[in-house]
This record gives sequence, structure tokens and C-alpha cells, in this order.
Amino acid sequence: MGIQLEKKQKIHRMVHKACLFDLDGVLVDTAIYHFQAWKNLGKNFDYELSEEQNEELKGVSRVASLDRILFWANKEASQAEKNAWLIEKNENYLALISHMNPSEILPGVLDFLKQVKELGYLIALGSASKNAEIILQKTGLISWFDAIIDGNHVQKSKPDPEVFLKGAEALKVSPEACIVFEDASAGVEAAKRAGMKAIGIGDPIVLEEADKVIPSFSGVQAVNLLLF
Ligand code: B16
Ligand code: MG
Repeated sequence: MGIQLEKKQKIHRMVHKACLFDLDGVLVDTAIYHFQAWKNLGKNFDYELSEEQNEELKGVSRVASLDRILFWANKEASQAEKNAWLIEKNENYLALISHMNPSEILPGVLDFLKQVKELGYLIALGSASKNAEIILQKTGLISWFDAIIDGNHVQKSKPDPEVFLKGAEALKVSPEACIVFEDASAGVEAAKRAGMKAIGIGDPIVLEEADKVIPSFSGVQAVNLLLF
């Protein structure tokens, strides 16, 4: 290892810092399963969700996602109907994710988590999903996390900063010392509103509010990426 790199790593280790990861689209690609489940649900009211619309649902809670879809479909629904559809969508989604395994961890993620741990960062999950823990268990990712904050722990969904502020609080790290990894513009906005750094994973045009954007974790050197 070069002297420069060793020096950078020492500086990183001395400070109490955290990396907060979104789940869907950052660590695993469950967006495809959400898309499938919402498309199946749309058959109830003859509506076909497009890929562009699915992009807008990333990071958005289940209840808010249904409201948006009904708005796009110009479909009025009673609360009872909505509740039944939320259950139907989730049952469908749970069936789709029931076969998930470690092979579905996105490229470069495990190596990146290892590097981050070695640099002394604490690691938390900040996901809107109420199914986050099942996914972390099925993929074997759960052991990397010092704290898990998901849709079951928050009142307000992204772009509200609550999920990330709760993550920082659970780790006892100040928000300014937190770096958030997000694939959704609502999530990047939540991170910025929490006073945190945001690294976008994906398209720089979609994630224009992020401090940095990378296409994926593949081949990423944490020691370089995390220096601001
Ligand atoms: P669930 P993230 C989000 O997870 C998804 O991106 C979003 O599409 C989904 O509607 C939301 O979780 C709720 O998920 O129905 O499982 O509670 O990207 O914040 O990890
Ligand atoms: Mg996401």
C-alpha cells in the first residue's frame, strides 16, 4: 500500500463518521420487483405504469406511491379500496422478493462496505421500505449494519430528512459527519435537508442535487470518494 493511501486511511479512522445507505437501488435492485408488483396492481383499474413513472416512485413510501399511481390513472378510490390494494401490492412484492439471495447484491457493494468499515465509518441503513430487514437478511447484508432505520421507524417519508436524522441519532454521529448514498432524487433531497453529504448512485441528471454522483460501486476506492 502506498504511503499516501495509508496516510489518508489514518486520517479517516480518527474521526467519528458514518455512511448511511439507502437500500433499493443502492445495495440491491428491488426497484424491478416494486415495478412488477405495481404493474400487476394497476390491472385492477386498467392502468399500465411506465418505466419513467416507476423512476418517480423510487424512495417514495408505499402509501404515497399508490396515491401517485391513482392520480396518474385518474382513478378515484375509497380508503377501503386503497387499503386492500396496498395489501395486495405488498403480498405480490413479498412473493417476488422471497427468492432473493446474496447474488442480488449490486456490483461492488460488498467490497465498498468492507473498505468503509476498515476506514472506521459506522454504517446505517436509511430506507423508506417496510420490508428492508427481510431483504437485508435474505441477501446476508444485515451483518454490516450498526443501525437500521426503515419505513417502520419513521412518520414522514423522503424527501423529509427524518429517516437519515434518525440514523445519525442511532449511531450518535452528528449529521455533518454523515454521508448518504442514494439512487432517488427524493432521497438526495432528504440527505441535503438533514445537513448531510449526498452521493448519488446512478444518473447525474436525475441526481443533480447530490454532491457527487457515481454510476455504481464497481471499482470505487472509498478513501478517495469519501474525501470532500
Ligand atoms: P415498501 P428505498 C423504497 O425503498 C423504494 O425505493 C420505493 O420504491 C418503495 O415504494 C418504498 O421503499 C417502500 O417500500 O413497500 O417495501 O415499504 O429506496 O428507500 O430503500
Ligand atoms: Mg432507493
